[in-house]
Amino acid sequence: MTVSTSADDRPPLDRPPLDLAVLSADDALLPGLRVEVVEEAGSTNALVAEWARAGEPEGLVVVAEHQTAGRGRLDRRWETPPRAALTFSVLLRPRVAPASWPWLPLLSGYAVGKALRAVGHDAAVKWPNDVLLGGRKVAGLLVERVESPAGPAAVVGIGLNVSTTRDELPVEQATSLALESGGAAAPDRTALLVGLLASLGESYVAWQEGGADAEARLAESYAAACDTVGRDVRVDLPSGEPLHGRASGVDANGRLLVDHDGRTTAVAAGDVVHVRAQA
Ligand code: BT5
Repeated sequence: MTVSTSADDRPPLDRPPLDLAVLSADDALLPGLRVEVVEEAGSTNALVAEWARAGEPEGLVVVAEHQTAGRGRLDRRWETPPRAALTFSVLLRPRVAPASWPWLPLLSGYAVGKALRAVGHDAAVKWPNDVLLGGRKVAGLLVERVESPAGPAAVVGIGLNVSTTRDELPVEQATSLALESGGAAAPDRTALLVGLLASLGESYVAWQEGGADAEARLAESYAAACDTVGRDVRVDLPSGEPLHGRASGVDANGRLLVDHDGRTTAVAAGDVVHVRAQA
């Protein structure tokens, strides 16, 4: 699966490649996961979806050193320079009821936030699929359901900006770990990836095995880590309608609760804009 890039595409020398020996050698480090690193891919979500359709079991992780056509939600783009970010997708085959699947992006975002906090970053989640540092987006998640002869699968795609410079970021509201570290050297991507996968695995197992109790606990932990809850928000609903209100919590199905006009609406999908609370 390895494709090499041309000499002109080479990233700066201070962006070392992922350490394949660490990622492939130690099963105790990443139990149940099989990590494949590719030099270049259009979209790791698309690659893993292909493997899922071909019957690949749960646990495949594909990481691209350079993702050239990264996907966001609603056909948006996810843009990252070579070796400046972590861009990877994990193949899962959840056994929980389909009604619980909307928890996957939330639990994945929660797991990313937790892994970043464990290495000293003050990360928060933004409902439904962003991870923020200092109010700016450092990571985005795209979870896609894939039908396959072996049953439905979920592809969890994660993009995390690591050493990306301000000039390389596609939008003003984005940031990277390096930019938020006040000039400290960018963290080692291999160690970060191992931490992210371990955190994701832990949240996933707890969710799969814990039933409704685990979802109630997740809703509580998610709301506590969520920068959206307690804020005035504008939610751009899939219908195109905006909903203005105050985010007051996350319900047992992972929906964002928005108080407005004397009532509460549970929002299952939408883009949230954090509006500055009025003084
Ligand atoms: C997301 O979509 O945030 C989901 C991003 C998922 C990317 C991963 S990388 C591995 C895997 N393979 C894929 O093909 N995708 C996944 P959304 O909420 O729609 O946000 C997309 C928007 O974020 C864009 O329209 C830009 O405004 C902004 N954006 C693009 N690249 C960014 C970056 N590197 N950092 C921060 N924001 C970015």
